Amino acid sequence: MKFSEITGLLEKQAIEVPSWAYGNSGTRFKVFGSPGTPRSVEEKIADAAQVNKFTGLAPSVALHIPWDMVDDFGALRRYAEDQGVKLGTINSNTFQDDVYKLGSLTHTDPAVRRKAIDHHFQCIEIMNATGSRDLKIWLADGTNYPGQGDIRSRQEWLAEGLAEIYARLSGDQRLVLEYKFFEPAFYHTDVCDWGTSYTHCAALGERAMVCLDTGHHAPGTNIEFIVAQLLRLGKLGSFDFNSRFYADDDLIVGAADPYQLYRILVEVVRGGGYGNPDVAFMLDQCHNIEKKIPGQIRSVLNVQEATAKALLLDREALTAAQEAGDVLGANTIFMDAYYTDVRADLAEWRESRGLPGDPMAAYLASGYQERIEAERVGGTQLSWGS
Ligand code: PSV
Ligand code: MN
Repeated sequence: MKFSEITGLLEKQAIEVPSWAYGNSGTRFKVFGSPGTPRSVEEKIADAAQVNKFTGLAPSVALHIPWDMVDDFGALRRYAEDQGVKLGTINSNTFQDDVYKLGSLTHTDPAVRRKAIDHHFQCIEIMNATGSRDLKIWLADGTNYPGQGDIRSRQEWLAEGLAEIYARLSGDQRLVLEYKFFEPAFYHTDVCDWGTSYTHCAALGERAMVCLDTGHHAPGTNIEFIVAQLLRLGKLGSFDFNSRFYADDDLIVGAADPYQLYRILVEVVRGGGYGNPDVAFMLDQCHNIEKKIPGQIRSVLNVQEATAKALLLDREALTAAQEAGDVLGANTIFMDAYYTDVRADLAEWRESRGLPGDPMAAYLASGYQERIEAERVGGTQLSWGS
């Protein structure tokens, strides 16, 4: 494939950015403040809009409730649209109230389960106001010690709670269920893997889909295999892109292992998940030490580059080599696309669309960073969790 043959497909790329990427974040050791960090949801959205302005790749922003709680979501929606972006996925949060210490939808106490379900109802009301399609559920539920909880009952409670939440959706709204193999629980996690998420989504119905966070697997997991399988089953609803060296590091996507990102995107393209509105591309990242807007710009560009390489893969030649049993020939074709340097072609193509060829340089030269650092004085900087 030549680059000129894939530009039509590249035009379709849209990557949702997370509101929490613009706030301060860190580890349990330290959350560093940084000049210019937003003090309000509006300032987060204004920053997110910069990413779209310079890359043309990030037309929507995911919100996290209650971190991004406002009185008037209709007004927030209009504010976002004035900035040139839309409000996207609504992320629920049942992991920061004391009452959820031993679980939320899987808690033994029906009153706690009710509270967790009601929180999701509130999220759906917010979706009605923001025009969001997806409710993303990630549960911190799990146990730390064998015997601490009844794993089996917890699955039943989870299924019941999800069914109530699912029944509240209307129109084209969807429930996307994210899995994670550990943390904060260390012995067992109630939605620990794609199979568990898939099982619940399959029972719920066609508007329930799996969310694959690329940082939520054990080291060495073949994530692209999971992508292929979920696409085959019609249940890959969304990605939370980020990268990891050790745990749920939430680093810039493609930073730890750009080859893995390419392999994932090859399966996305192969399985019909690219340019397919059913498969949402999102980032789920935190920028603990780097500047946040440049961190997000780098991220969406990394996804774009890996996508271009995946689209360039000579699928016909690959299939022929596979069918001929040509092991190394097939691998060479696969690697050729990965090793293609697409940066100059992408820069030229961006310019042809009225975008800066080098979005990062254009952002750094725009003066926006200096302006927010000078102007955003006083107030309370927002952090992960607020
Ligand atoms: C959990 O680790 C997670 O990946 C979920 O997507 C949350 O919503 C997000 O991180 C919060 O940072
Ligand atoms: Mn995630």
